[in-house]
Amino acid sequence: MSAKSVTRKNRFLAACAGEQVDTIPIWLMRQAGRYLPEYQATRRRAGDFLTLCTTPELAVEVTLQPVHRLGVDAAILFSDILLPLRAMGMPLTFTDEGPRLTPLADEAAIDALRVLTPDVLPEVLETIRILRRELQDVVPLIGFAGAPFTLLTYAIEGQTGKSFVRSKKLLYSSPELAHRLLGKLTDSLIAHLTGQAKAGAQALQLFDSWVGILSAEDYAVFGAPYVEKVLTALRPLGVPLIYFPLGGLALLPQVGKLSADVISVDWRQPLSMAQHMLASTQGLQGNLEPLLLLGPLAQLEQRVQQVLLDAPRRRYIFNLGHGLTPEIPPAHVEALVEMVHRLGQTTTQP
Ligand code: 1CP
Repeated sequence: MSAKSVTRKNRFLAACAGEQVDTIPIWLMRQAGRYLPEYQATRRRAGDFLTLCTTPELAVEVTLQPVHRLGVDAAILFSDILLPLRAMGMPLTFTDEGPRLTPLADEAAIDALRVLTPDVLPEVLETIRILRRELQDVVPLIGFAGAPFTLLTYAIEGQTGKSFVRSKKLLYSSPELAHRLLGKLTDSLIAHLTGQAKAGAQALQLFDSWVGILSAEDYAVFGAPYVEKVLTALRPLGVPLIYFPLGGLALLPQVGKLSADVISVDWRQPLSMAQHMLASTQGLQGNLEPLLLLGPLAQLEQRVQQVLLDAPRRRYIFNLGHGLTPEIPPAHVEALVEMVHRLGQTTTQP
């Protein structure tokens, strides 16, 4: 494809495929969310967060809000990484302090978990089908799930982990049981992501938000093999696969051996350093420090320029090093998208 025929509609997928683009594509983790007043309004109408995720008309509405306001180059399905745990049989609520699940207490609780099939979470699949119709001539749609180890922490801690003592106790005192749980999570994620791609998701991202608590030695046992199993199973679907190992700087040499097409890098190290540790075939996504969006626009533009100059010239997608937070002014996010599209034109010239 020539760069000329690349437009907003296809520049994200062109970049994933390593094709030349007219400018750098951008989307933002948590681009739908509480920093947007229109999200707050839909969220109030939904009443609670789970209803918002599982009511297709509402989930479609909040997915589209940032696409229209910001002009980003991809939409990401509005859902949550914890929905599959709920479908596996773990009651889930969202409180002001974050998610709450009844933690898996013993072997019987792990054995009682249901392994998902691709047709589970029909509301999510319906959201994807509607979104594809709505987005046909606009931008591609990204589906997602949590990675197996990250879901293990929520299932074992019952909430966002703090010291992760319960999770690590499972790994070190009952490794066989930990592997049994990781196996069930992996099979369920493969089913859930296959369902998403078959319903129309055009790329899939795996969020490994808590993998940074693992040593490289433990990642080799409890992390990487399960991520690779998911990636290998999804490969025949023919969609680009993105992996985000948040806080995983020490793990990058192993991440470089995974079969993901694109690695999403957090804000901690320059992209060029990350690239050094990854495979030459892997594309990069990232990695602006999200809270720079709280500072002045002149500083933001300087830091965006720095990220772009440090980024690879092919197979690169601009994103944040982690998600947008509620304190960030929407006007600064709009300015960020404009900056990346303007400055990105020069860095894509051959
Ligand atoms: O009150 C609200 O309105 C809920 C805030 C919120 C939102 C907007 C939650 C609760 N989830 C989401 C949506 C969400 N979550 C998306 C939607 C698409 C988008 O990016 O626009 C995505 C991709 C996620 C993924 C997700 N959920 C992750 C992985 C990414 C990351 O941030 O590391 C994690 C860890 C969760 C769990 C979760 N969901 C919500 C909360 C408060 C939490 C806990 C976060 C934590 O443990 O730090």
